[in-house]
Amino acid sequence: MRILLYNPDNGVTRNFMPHLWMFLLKALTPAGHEVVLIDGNAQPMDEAAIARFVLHEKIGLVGIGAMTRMIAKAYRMADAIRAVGVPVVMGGPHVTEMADEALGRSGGPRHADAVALGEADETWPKIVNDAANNALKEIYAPVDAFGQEQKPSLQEYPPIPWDTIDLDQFNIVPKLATPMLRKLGAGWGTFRIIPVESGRGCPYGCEFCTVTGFFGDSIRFRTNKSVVDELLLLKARASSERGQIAVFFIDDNFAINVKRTKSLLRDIIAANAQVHWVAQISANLLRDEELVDLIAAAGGKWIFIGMESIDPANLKDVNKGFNKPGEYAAVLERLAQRNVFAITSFIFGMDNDTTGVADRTLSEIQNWPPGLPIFGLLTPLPATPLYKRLEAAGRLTRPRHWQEFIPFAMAHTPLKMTIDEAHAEVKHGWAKSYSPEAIAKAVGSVAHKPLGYRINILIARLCFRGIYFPQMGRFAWFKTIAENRRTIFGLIKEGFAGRRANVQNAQEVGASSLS
Ligand code: B12
Ligand code: SF4
Repeated sequence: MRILLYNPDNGVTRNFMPHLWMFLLKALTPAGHEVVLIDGNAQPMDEAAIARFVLHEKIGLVGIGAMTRMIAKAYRMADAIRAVGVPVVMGGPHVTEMADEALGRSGGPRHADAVALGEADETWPKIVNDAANNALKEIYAPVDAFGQEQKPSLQEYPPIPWDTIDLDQFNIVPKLATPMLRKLGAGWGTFRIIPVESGRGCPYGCEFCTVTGFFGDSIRFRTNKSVVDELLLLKARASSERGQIAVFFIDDNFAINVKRTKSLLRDIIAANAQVHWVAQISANLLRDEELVDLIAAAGGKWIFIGMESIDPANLKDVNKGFNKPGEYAAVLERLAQRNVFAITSFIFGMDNDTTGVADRTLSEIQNWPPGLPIFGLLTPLPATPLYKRLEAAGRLTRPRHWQEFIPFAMAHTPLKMTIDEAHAEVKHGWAKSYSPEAIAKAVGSVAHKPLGYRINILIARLCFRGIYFPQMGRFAWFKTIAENRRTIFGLIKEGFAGRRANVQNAQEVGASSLS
């Protein structure tokens, strides 16, 4: 049977990182079936196109995974596929919580023939076999012989064949520039960001987050060896195609067990498996100097920190009181000293937020080493404690907000400001942080750092800007580059001057050794 695994596009940003679930399920597919992957963020498709595709490619089963924000598109695509007679199974965090919605049991239309609840590592092979035998059930749940929920241990993690998988759709380098960039240094013919997980689960239970409910509070890890082998495979692929690979460790809290993280990082260093990587780590765990040393030595370049708010009352409200705003600056300084940057994520529209929250946050950020601030709105995702609290209080203004997804729009009224005011705060945060002046200032504030470090900041800022300000298409990019030309050309000029100086030095050294 030919199986298509499809991830719908989010309709807002071009997401350059593939979704891990597709590769994992492909690796877990029983022998004898062929799996095709399409990520809508890399290969946009509409309903007619996907229906044509499944018929033309003789697909016998389609698996669709989606976050809440993409679920409306996922349902539309599923409807089009089912209309041409191909069965659809859906999985992922949204349908796990809203299975009745996907199966048409809550009053709306049916979108899926079957739903995989929770982690599907063990149910996926059963789903494929049932589909091949025309015997799909409606619901697949990961349970043991006694009907108790059972989470995969991750100790037997399937090797993902990154060395042979077709990753063409995930190359960030434009095709035209590939031949030239392949020759640059160790090669830049391809640049891919690859998701890797080293463990699952988070016990912290922040009110707005689905992770503790979905993956559970029991944390499970892969073996160090299986993670190191995966990094070595990726590294080998990058060098064989004269390209670059960066890894996103998608664990929700990569250092949740500090002892184990340190041991993994030591093994990465010992095996010379370092690649540049990003990971998510909560601020409280970055107090440990030795951990930060190991992060830098093992290839860590960016750490995503869910700071959420600079107001301790807000943090307490959402059960994230373990974040201490008073130590944010020290944490970021500790990282910056080792040339590791931070992606600092903030949520506006919390219950203690009042107008001016963006400016108050920005004035704090100003005192920190430059990183990548991102701003979002408090969003009640289905089945989270936040959703339940707001629903019980009658505060949801769009209780089924995912059915008509609007980016950066609230679905409930905050207590101390209006919805429009919260939207304006987010807009102000992005506009102030990603204006050409702010980008120039961020790059200038690390003038004492090596050129590569500053180029890294510049490129990351230009890309992150696109999360809020649509930057899809050549014209939008051209405009962004034109607006930031001073900063861009300043760094290019410096790069050429440095190269000239190096050549001149080499000639002088050559001449003096001859004389
Ligand atoms: C990596 C990641 C991202 C990446 C993007 C995704 C990518 N390219 O990988 C980035 C950093 C960009 C991102 C951004 C956001 N993310 Co995010 N992200 C994650 C994260 C940390 C890991 C995802 C992952 O790969 N997990 C590991 C895999 C193995 O698990 P999985 O995807 O759930 O798949 C398993 C099962 O669900 C199931 N399954 C999944 N799909 C399918 C499909 C089929 C057919 C079947 C059978 C089974 C199946 O099988 C898999 C194996 O067991 C998760 C949290 C988490 N730990 O999952 C949040 C998470 C998915 N993100 C979340 C959110 C809210 C966001 C944002 C909206 C945040 C924001 N406010 O801006 C943005 C929006 C992104 C966008 N532009 O669309 C939520 C989604 C909750 C929800 N109900 O939708 C999560 C769960 C975290 C949370 N806080 O609750 N994210
Ligand atoms: S620490 Fe992060 S992953 Fe864990 S519950 Fe809080 S927001 Fe979710």
